[in-house]
Amino acid sequence: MLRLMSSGNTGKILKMGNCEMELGGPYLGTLRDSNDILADVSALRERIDEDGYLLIRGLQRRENVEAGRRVILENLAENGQIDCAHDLDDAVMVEGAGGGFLGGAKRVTHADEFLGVVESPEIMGFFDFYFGEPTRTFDYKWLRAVGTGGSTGFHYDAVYMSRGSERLHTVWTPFSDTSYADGPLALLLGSHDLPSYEKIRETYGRMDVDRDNVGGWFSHDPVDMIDRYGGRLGTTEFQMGDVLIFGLFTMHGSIVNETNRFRISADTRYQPAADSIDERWVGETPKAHYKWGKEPQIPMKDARAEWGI
Ligand SMILES: O=C(O)CCC(=O)C(=O)O
Repeated sequence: MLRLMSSGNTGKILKMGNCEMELGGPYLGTLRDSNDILADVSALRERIDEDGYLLIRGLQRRENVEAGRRVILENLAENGQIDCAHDLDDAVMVEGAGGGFLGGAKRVTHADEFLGVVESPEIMGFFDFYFGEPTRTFDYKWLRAVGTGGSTGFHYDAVYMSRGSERLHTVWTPFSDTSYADGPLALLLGSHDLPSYEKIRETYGRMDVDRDNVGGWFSHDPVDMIDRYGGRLGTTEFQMGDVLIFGLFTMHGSIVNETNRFRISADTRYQPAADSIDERWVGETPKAHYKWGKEPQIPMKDARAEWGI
């Protein structure tokens, strides 16, 4: 069942891919937080089964996130990405800056300040409680500085990292206060459990980008997906300290960044330590995607035609 909260921003138009959607309209609503049930593990598990996500406000200590943010911004500045005419903390891009993906860039993603957030006692403790057993996180960390006009296409994380635990969870952690204009993450609610998504989960969702060499993003067109398969998008504005948690089969992408600042966020992974683990993402120097992206890929539209979805 889909649950969305109403919002004071109802009526605002947000862009995703080539689509424009009205917040509070038929395609897009806002996410609800689960802070009221944080101490109740059964309620948390029921909530994620039902909604496909947990939004927790202020789980991380804001000062820790700000310290991580500083390290990231300093790295972007050293690489000529930040417009020095502005305060570093404003994260204003130099014109034409690439920003992009800092995943695996160890100088940043293994800095104490960054790890102090994504491996903090708050997040590890949350998962120990939620799983009811000790937690392990991938050594590889995904970190993104998304520039003007940038956004992420819709995908299941399963296609990138499902060689280990089925209980793998993603945590999306903003390292910016992220307004709608900054391009926050958006979830396709219902994609984890609606029967109309079952064929997608069983075909695309069982794909492995390194084995199958297909492009990872299922769609840039959430309106088309919702028209065909149902569900509704949910997003929200974030403050540093908030986290958004979801599983391998919650389809997600992001709203377009319409500002001149970087939208900075990390997506990191957590699972029970006792479960098997996807070998690409662990160790001193994780192997990462060893094939995908290194040779021409099968276009998603061809793969979708083959799968009949
Ligand atoms: O932050 C983004 O734009 C994408 C993040 C993502 O794909 C993820 O959290 O798995």
